[in-house]
Amino acid sequence: MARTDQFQSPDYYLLDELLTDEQKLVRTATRDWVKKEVSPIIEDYYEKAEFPRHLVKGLAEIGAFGPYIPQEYGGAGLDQISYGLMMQEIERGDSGIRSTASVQSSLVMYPIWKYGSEEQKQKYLPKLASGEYIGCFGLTEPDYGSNPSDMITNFKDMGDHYLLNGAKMWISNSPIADVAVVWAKNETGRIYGLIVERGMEGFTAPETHGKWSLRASSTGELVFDNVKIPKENLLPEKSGLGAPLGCLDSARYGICWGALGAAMDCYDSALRYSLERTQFDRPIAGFQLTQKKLSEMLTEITKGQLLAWRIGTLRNEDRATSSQISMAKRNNVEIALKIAREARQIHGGMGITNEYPIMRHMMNLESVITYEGTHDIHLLILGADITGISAFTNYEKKEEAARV
Ligand code: TGC
Ligand code: FAD
Repeated sequence: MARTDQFQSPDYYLLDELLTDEQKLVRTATRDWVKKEVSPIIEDYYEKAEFPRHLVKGLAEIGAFGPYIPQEYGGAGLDQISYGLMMQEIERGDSGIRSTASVQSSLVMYPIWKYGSEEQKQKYLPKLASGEYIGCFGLTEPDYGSNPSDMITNFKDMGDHYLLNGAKMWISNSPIADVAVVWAKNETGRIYGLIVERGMEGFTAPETHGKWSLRASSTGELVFDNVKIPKENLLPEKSGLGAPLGCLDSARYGICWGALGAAMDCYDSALRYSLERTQFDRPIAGFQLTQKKLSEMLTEITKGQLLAWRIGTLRNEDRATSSQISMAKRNNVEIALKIAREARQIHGGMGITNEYPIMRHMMNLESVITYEGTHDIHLLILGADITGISAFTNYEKKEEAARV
């Protein structure tokens, strides 16, 4: 059943005063688009476990594909806070739709823009910005998720082309993608990004079924069986694990805003419901325990907004560190999930139905807390930054390598 979207965003600390007119304009335009195009259809697509592909055109039109990519390559040329606000509004609609925008912008356009040749930028970026091409990003493998540095996908130099072998798993949009940015090792074990195009012989992208989370997003594998890759498809300007991790910084930053969108939607719905629903002759909003829940939700949203705004400001100045981004992604996804669970309680039995967005957000956030680095990996990234000691096993391997 199509739900009427009455969303009003909480702004308890008057943070709008920190935004420029352009940033507010971007947010309003994105919110209007989400209310008109996403909210009326999302529950149906979620139930069918289908990506609403017709939204791609609209996402491109509002500038959600490459918001911060320069206009000369088809991007919107916006600042980082505008990008964040866009992710917030889109995820307020649904995390899966935000995933499509994040992957296209930060995981496909970003590496081509930052690490690609001029020819690659001209060839791919405008088509990705306009939505003519859908992209995906292949880092995770069946046996290497949190630890991508041990990946086994590899390519060999065959003289006039490369030969790519291996498999990637859990890849957002892989079944519908025209291009994939794939991370693989060369003969010396150095990681490079390769642009793989749909239709290349030996390349398949089967869909993953049975997800109870991100159901309106298409997820799949990438399988490479002796795929011939033209040499001009290698991203020449950066190699090593730092290359894909640099893209993740951008996507993780977007998620710290996106998760806030989901949290705000749950809070907004819970507040409205608690004022309308009467038990024991009074609105349930009048009970102290409901007020505790709502007050704590708003407090966490406000703290999350401050984190997101500050990290956005630092990114605009090119001063944000990866660990600062980890803190914001980790915190904002965690609070969003907690808020979704509390909002579900406030809605009572109605909270489990698709008349309200709560369960959908809650199930989506179970993916968001795992992808782009799990909750615990971000904790350990922070731990390493604070102490100077990495808790990852790779640390011992590196120490040993340094001793040899
Ligand atoms: P480590 O030794 O720490 O680093 C290796 C090299 O990378 C550099 N580096 C970074 N560079 C840029 N940005 C970052 N965030 C960076 N973090 C590290 C580092 O300086 C080093 O460079 P160099 O030159 O010294 O070699 O590497 P490690 O192997 O110990 O692992 C570190 C760890 C565990 C933090 C990393 O592997 C990690 O983040 N793992 C999590 C994997 C992950 O996040 N996967 C995400 C897959 S994509 C996805 O989920 C998309 S979902 C999309 C959607 O639908 O929205
Ligand atoms: P594992 O790495 O096996 O982790 C399992 C558990 O062990 C976690 O709790 C983890 O925190 C814990 N753990 C692992 N190592 C440590 C450690 N050193 N210390 C303490 N605990 C540890 N990947 C892509 O490349 N591209 C995509 O587009 C993409 N989209 C995705 C979409 C969805 C819906 C999902 C669910 C995932 C997607 N991923 C994608 C993959 C995602 O990034 C991985 O799932 C994630 O990085 C975790 O890897 P894993 O699932 O293999 O878990």
